[in-house]
Amino acid sequence: MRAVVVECLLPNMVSRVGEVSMMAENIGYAVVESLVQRRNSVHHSHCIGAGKLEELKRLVRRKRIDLVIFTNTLPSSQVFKIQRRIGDVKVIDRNLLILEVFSKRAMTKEAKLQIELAKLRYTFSWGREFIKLKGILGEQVGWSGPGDYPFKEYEKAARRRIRNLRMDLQEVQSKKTALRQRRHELGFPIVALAGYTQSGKTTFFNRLTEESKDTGLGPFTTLSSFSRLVKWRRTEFILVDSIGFIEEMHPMIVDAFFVTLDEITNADLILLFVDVSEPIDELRRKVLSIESITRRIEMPSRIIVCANKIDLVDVEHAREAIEVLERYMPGRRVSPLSAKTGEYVDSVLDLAVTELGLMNKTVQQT
Ligand SMILES: Nc1nc2c(ncn2[C@@H]2O[C@H](COP(=O)(O)OP(=O)(O)OP(=O)(O)O)[C@@H](O)[C@H]2O)c(=O)[nH]1
Ligand SMILES: [Mg+2]
Repeated sequence: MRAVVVECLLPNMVSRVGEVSMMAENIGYAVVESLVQRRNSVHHSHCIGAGKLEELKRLVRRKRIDLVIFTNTLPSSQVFKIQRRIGDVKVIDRNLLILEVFSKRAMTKEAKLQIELAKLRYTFSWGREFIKLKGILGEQVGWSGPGDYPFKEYEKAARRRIRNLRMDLQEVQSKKTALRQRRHELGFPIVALAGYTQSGKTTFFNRLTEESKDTGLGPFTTLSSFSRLVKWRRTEFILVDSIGFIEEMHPMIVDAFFVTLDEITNADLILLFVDVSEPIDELRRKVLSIESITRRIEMPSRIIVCANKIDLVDVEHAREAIEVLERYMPGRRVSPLSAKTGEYVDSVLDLAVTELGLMNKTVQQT
């Protein structure tokens, strides 16, 4: 499948062309070109301006493109208007691409159900647009135009499917909750790994648990959470690896993964992974947006910031990165390490055990 990545780049907006292309390539699309238009605001009908849309149309023909991926979030009306203008080619946005990545990666029943639910909710309003457009165009024999009847049917079926999916999910999740409660009853504290996708969480998890879970397959390598008992010095705790964050994650996608993220909200301690080998500007931006995610999913207050991939940077870059982390995450312990080489992993674990010990004392006192 040949794809083109399109972006309407607004002032102060960070380009997502690189990230989106990488995600698309990772799931098997060949990104043959990208098209960026700088504008002060998105075009109300087709995101990019009319001239650029013509250019896209020619490009789609010339390069035999099968899929157009917008890095911007597209309302359903825009998707159909774009499609109408450029011809018979699939048009998706970054959110749907993320869901496609999820689909390709999902291994567990829970992840599969969550993704289907998110897709259905995300494209719910598209059904109405589709029927409206086809009605106006008069192409769809059998539909009675944009009238209410066909949409009601569609809506009923979609709602039913959403309800059933939610029920199936609840069943899977209640089993997980029971398991989690049991762990708590056994008295093991829970340490969860959190942070951006590809920051090194699973590499760290594998090192401590001697597992060989997938790493480094591109954004969202890990989708379902896994937990293992870890013993360090005289402390035993449950280590949980789960889904990573990405910048500007659509709330519906966050909601879909809320239960996976629940593993994080229920933890006693978070090891928050940050890839310090990234350029300082990018690091600063990511650290700032972690704050908003932290607020949304209510992370526990005990967090150790793990400045990972320290093996990739020189002393000067490491110093600058740690300074950024300390400045933008005030009051949190920042600990450098390399999950890959094992450097300073011991110090991170010692720090974690100390935090857990402090927590026990607080519990005993209250
Ligand atoms: N050089 C170096 N590479 C690392 C380090 N930690 C992880 N990596 C690499 O970074 C990539 C991503 O690592 P993962 O462990 O898959 O990251 P993750 O946070 O689990 O990613 P998701 O599952 O997508 O959320 C892999 O190619 C790892 O080999 C490190 O300390 N140093
Ligand atoms: Mg992972």
